[in-house]
Amino acid sequence: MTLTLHHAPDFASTIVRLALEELELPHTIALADIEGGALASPDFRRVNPVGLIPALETPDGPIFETAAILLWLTERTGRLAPGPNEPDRGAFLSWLFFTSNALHTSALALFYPHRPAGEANTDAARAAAHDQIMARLGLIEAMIAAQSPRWLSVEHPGVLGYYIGILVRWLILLPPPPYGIDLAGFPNLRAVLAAHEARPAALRVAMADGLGPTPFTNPGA
Ligand SMILES: N[C@@H](CCC(=O)N[C@@H](CS)C(=O)NCC(=O)O)C(=O)O
Repeated sequence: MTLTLHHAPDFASTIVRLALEELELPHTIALADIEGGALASPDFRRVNPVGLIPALETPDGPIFETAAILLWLTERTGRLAPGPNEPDRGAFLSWLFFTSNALHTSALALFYPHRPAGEANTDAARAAAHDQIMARLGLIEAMIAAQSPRWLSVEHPGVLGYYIGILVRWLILLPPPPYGIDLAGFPNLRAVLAAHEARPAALRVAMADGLGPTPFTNPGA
């Protein structure tokens, strides 16, 4: 299977890179020159008409949107998530879509509050996004504590651990005070992310992308 990931280090494409590495799927990295306008080029728009990374070129054609790519990879390999006929598939899908639609979206609103709210309203938009993120991380924490799902666990690597890990990394590193998050309030999630970042595959990507030794739980290290 020939796969090409359109990527820039420490962008959302790193989530897909982590999954590809964990799955040991051979792939080519096509570095996107974002500053140089590469995502607006007609060639790239044929891969992802939305003009964002990640995008993955596959033998079946290009795929975009982080969650769609992750789901396709888990289905093709039968790894890193419950399969279509397994009993915990529904719960996994629910939290994957929640991560994509709700957590990822509110993180982007925190980093770029002018996009949903306009330049005049960035303070209010940032505060609202932060409240949403805290509530949404709280739901994930409570779900792990109550259900101990194997698809977001210390024992088994999974695409959701890598997806949430990169979002948490950015939520610790990027927002201006007082809007950064502290994982101390989310101990079950912290343990899951610590297990994911310690995996050999994650360490390889951390090295390649310059993410440091503990990219999810202590990204500033
Ligand atoms: N919903 C999209 C979001 C992807 C996204 O926001 N990509 C950012 C990088 S983290 C991007 O391509 N930014 C480049 C730009 O805005 O020019 C997904 O999950 O794939």
